[in-house]
Amino acid sequence: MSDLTDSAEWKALKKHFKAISHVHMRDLFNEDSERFEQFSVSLNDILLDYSKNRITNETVKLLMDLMRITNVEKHRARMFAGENVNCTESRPALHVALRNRSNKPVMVNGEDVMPKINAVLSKMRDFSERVRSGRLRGYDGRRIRSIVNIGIGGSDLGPHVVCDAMKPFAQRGLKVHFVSNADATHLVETLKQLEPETTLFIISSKTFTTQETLLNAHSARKWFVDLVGDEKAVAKHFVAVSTNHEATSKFGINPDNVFEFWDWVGGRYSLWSAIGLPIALYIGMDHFEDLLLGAHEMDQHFESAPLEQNMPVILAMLGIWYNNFFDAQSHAVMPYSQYMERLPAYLQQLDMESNGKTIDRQNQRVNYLTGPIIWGQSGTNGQHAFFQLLHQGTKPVPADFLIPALSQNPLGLHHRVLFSNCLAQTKALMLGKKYTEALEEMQGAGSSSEEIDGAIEHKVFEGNKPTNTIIFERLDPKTLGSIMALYEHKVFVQGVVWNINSFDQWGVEYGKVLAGEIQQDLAQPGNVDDHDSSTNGLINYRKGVYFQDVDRRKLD
Ligand code: G6Q
Repeated sequence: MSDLTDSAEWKALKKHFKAISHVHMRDLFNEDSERFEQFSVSLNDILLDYSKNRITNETVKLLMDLMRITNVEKHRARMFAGENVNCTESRPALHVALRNRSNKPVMVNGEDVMPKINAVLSKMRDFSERVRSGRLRGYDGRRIRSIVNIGIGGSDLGPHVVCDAMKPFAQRGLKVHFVSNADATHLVETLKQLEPETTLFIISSKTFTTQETLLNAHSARKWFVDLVGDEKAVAKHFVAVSTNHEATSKFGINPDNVFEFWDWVGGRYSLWSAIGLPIALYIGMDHFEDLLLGAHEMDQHFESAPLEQNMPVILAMLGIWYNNFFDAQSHAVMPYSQYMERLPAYLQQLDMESNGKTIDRQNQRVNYLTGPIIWGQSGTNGQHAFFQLLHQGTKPVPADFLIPALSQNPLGLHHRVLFSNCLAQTKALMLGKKYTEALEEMQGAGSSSEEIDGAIEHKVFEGNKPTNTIIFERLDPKTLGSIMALYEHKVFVQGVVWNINSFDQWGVEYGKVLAGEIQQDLAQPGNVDDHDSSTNGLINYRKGVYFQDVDRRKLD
């Protein structure tokens, strides 16, 4: 038994779970007309309604007791103070400093990092304004019309979700593209849409050693030089964002065109740093700073609101309730906003890379479930696909629904339809449909008794499926910043409770070295036999196809 599962607080929750597991939310709503007021909390225009959860006041109290014994408040203070919360890499995790709009000093190893952060923000402002106004042009004097971000993982997902979501704030005539996959198709299909003279490439890599990114960067550079015929033009069309200056200059990027950040910024927490350069270029630096402000306001709320009214803490606690007591394996995220379509992909990395861990901070194997599988899709599309399993499947899937009250594209009845679908789903998931209701419905529709006998059980919905609804006025940079920071802190709190390090990613690092050997094996004809038989078989299949004739080799 670990300290966590052995604690009186954990045992009390286990006992409480038994008592509550047969209670239906429908009854909880019937018994308490103020349930919504009681179980909702807001910050600025963001309202979190968590009343459709399988909780009572007692549940919340017991979960908060658990939070307290894991010293969430102390860990939170350590993170904000720049202490080495990333214990396996002995580093702080200071994404909160990147958006510290109060400018209060933040110390790392005795040095206030705010002047450095502000200097990079000024450089981003200067650069993005020059590009957007047309003062900074391509090598032949034409305006930059396309930005291509080449990066992967944390150097892609954050800026990508924000640029997609912030399309209404983009400058007309400026497009942004994201190339991440080692599959050349990603780069090739992107380049087909572009002219080198009007394209600016941002090579985004914290380490500047990531194979996929360097491969894409070199291929993009070759495409550019082949078309333009002048190596010197590269300086006007390639910039880098990295912590590794040696590697960026080796690649041939002028040091003036390198936007720096620091090793105390984790990849998946880096969109607030210079990794956000594509955002600043696309929507302008004022809007990028609004995004930072929104995140900062969520940071302040997280730092100061009492645990019971603290949005990230509440989301974290509910996640733990389902993950560890209902054994829910996954958590779904459904943005009812086309602009937020990529949010689930972004949250997959944030959550699963942070809390997909088995070893605790005392180097012991945990004996409880840690991070859930995150998945989801934008509404209403998901309704016509996988929602069936949410309604009538055998697996518990707690879910977050996100929706703006107003659309960026008011058109006829669209938003009203979207909005009612979102609420109809959370309502149905909570209420379900009783046997008597299904019967009444079938009788009303004139079904025969055979038809009723044959189908009625299938038309009953258990309900009692938990959801959170996050509603906000309109999707703008500030609100988006707050929502993204909300999830960052939720993940942090869960990591603290599970006693794991949410800021390392040894699985990712392992992946970075794994492919090297196989790549060597693929270079020469002739079968290999020094791997397991499955890997040998697959390598040899590819070799058989590839080395069959010269024409095929040209395809690589
Ligand atoms: C994020 C991870 C990982 C990382 C990528 C790209 O937290 O560390 O997703 O962002 O592997 O790394 P580079 O930015 O160093 O290329």
